Amino acid sequence: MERTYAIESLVKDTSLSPQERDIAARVRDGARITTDDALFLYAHGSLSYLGVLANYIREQKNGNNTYFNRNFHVEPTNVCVYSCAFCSYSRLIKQRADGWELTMDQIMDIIKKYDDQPVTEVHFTGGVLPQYDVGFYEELFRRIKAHRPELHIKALTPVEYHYIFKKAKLSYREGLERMRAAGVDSMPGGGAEIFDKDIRDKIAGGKCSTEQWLEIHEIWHELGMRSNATMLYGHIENYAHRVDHLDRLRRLQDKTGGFMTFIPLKFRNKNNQMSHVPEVSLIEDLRNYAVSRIFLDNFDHIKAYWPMIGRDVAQMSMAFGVDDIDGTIDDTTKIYSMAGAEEQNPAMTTREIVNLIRLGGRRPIERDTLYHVIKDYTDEVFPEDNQYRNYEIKIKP
Ligand code: V47
Ligand code: SF4
Repeated sequence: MERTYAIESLVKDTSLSPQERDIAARVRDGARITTDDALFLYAHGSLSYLGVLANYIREQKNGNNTYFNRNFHVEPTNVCVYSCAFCSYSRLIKQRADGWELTMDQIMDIIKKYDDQPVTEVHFTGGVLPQYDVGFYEELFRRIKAHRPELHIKALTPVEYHYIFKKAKLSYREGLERMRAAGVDSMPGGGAEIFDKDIRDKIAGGKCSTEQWLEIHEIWHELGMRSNATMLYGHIENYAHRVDHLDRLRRLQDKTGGFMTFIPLKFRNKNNQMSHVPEVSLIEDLRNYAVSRIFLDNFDHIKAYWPMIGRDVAQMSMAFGVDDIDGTIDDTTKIYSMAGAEEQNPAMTTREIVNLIRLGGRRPIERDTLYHVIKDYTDEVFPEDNQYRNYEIKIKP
């Protein structure tokens, strides 16, 4: 059945401004909005107006599906040579004794803990330290692939790659080729923070620059590989900085097509040098998802990273452009819980994540990292489901 969309009424609504009606018409027609439009949306778009536009695009691109995967995180260390002001997690080299630094065998023990579980991805996050160099990572990734060849390795950001390749006197291309040969399957979206130089220098000075972050992704894409992109928002940046960030991503995506998903990361203010900066509201989170969805017309997916914003907000975000809520993340990830994230020990069972999506009125689809469908859980019945409550949402096809 042909669906009718609320967007039609926005296009005709004379109580809206001409610019609002014009943007709605362009979104309906699948046309691109400009950076000025995005700035206008951030500054003036009401939550309900943005929601209609973002949801329209979401459903055009991904129907009623919301994707998740079964993954786990490994954090080799929380010690870091850098000291980003927003980071609640890293211990400076000076305070090394307070942190952890896993050996290769300890990392392999974590990998082996998941041997009998149906996870499809391991995601590496964490600090940057000299002993984790090119040789270390090459051997580690080779050992993981020898142990479990089908496990997708999503590993290291341009922050680590820039640091280790420079030390090894390798060009980005040489280094990335070696990482690909060792078993890295995709690159996560971290380290992007905010691309504007002044803001980046203030909150993440010293680590790879915006140009280096973009170049490393560009080369990775040229090697035929895929990656994600993030934006850390809600700190000292303004809307123009966010639009600049999104614009640079959209331009690179026009060139390479290598990004899979965009992940807005809300700044959390606990236990870091920026604790005096208040966090933005839930409304602002939802508006930000929506504007990102509307502006990034060449990104297939927008992800809400639920450990950071909590399960309820992740569920709501599915009405504001989000079609992916990351994974079950069965682990002891500390980076976010230390920053004041909603989830202290983020892990959801498959049943929990499926029900979260289903009660949000969407189709829960398990995917692999590259968005191949593994299983549609829409009609799955879990024997452990609460027998006293029987809320059922009729999922649209
Ligand atoms: O780059 C650190 C962020 C990022 C804080 O690609 C913080 O699928 C908010 O990129 N408040 C790393 N954010 C994590 C990351 C990621 C996460 C999930 C999925 C994927 C993916 C990528 O975490 C860092 C930084 O922007 N971060 N501290 C904080 N206080
Ligand atoms: Fe280190 Fe990353 Fe934290 Fe910056 S955000 S201090 S690079 S762990």
